[in-house]
Amino acid sequence: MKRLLALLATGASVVGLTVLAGPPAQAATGCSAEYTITSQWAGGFQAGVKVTNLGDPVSDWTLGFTMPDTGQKVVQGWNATWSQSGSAVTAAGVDWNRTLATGASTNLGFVGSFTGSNPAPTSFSLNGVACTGSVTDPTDPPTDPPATGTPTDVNGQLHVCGVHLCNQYDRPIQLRGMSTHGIQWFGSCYGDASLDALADDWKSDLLRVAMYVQEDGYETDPDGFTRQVNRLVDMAEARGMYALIDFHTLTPGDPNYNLDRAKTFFSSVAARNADKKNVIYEIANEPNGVSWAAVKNYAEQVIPVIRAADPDAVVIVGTRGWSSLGVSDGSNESEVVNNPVNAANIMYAFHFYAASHKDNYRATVSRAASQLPLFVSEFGTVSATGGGAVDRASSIAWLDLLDQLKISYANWTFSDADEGSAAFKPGTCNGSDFSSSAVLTESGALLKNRISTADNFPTS
Ligand code: IDC
Repeated sequence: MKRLLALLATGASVVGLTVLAGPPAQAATGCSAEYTITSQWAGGFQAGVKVTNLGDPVSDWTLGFTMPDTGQKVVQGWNATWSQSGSAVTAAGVDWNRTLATGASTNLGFVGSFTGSNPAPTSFSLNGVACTGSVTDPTDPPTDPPATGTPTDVNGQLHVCGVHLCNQYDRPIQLRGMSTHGIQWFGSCYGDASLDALADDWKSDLLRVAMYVQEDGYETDPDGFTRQVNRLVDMAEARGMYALIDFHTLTPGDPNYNLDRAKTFFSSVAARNADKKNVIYEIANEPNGVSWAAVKNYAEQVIPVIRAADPDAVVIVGTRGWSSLGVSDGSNESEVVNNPVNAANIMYAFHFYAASHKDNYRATVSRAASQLPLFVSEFGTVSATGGGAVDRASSIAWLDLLDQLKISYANWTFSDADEGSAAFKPGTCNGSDFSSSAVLTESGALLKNRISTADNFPTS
């Protein structure tokens, strides 16, 4: 229903039915293409194209279409390799969506510019065959009645089911939310007003609590930081959000350096929060300069400490190479697949920064997602420094991929740090306005837009 309204509101075109023709020996072909303008401004617009393969499976595809007005140009696209020659636009599949089974769809998008009018493109084709088919989307209208209540009300105690995160009805869900910045620096960003905005305006499912261990963090005042974390767990719980307790190791990169601290910290927070349903534990933010074997050893010592106090909570394990599943160290997910952590009800962390980590990282995630339970417990829309410009195309490609794979995520950061990854403009946390668009950065506006859409969590 929501999509139909969007179509009506934007005058999108859905193109009619194809008759499959041709000699019997040939592969059956056919497709539908659904074009939607998602926003438009003076001279520019953002559009999406949902392509559905109605023929035999394809292992490689190129979508073609025609821009009716000479001023219409694709400026920057995602989820495909885009090019334009005159009025002819082509979009070729990328690693993770190149294969399309019969009936399978993929969502592409682009930012465009125009000079005169901005009519919908025409003559959509897939691998040269006109897209004249139509499809009934089985999820539209949704088959589940819309859930009412907060994310924790609806989903209750979570657990890992196969490669997914499942709710109390044993159905896969995706949590979408935000990470704090270092709570030792940005405590003023986490009060009642900002967390109300996160829960009510952003409709966030999740607050990740980033408790640095070094850099003036936990090691300087274990009791004080433990109390701060518990306070944020309670504040998230009161607003119906999950709380991800992040033991934010970063430098040094070997989590074993903090093994004793981790045991002390997790035995305390796990005992204190054992009866809560909203807690997820992340035991090592970003192992780096260390082998997977060392990370696994750390995990197999810390997880039993958590389980002894809180047996049913989901635990997230960091991966090698700054939680890149090893990719940033020249490895890949196979080291984890071949040598998994010996524990149940766990997921593996994957982190990315959209301006630094692109197609080869996305290819890894799409491959690994069918073998390992993944949780994107931290990502940024900018470069891996946490600063620089928002890479819109890469960020949207990532978020679309995570939505498609139902991978949960937390964005770095829900803070007013003076860096591109922060959601709020500098100085915001000294004030009381966390809701107006005036306090949002480009990254904040993008994430609020994505996170605040309906979750449609399954309820049976
Ligand atoms: C960055 C912060 C920055 C801070 C720096 C060092 O954005 O203000 O000075 O840490 O503490 C990560 C880390 C995360 C980084 C972030 C951006 O988990 O702590 O935050 N990043 O560099 N991994 C990849 C990127």
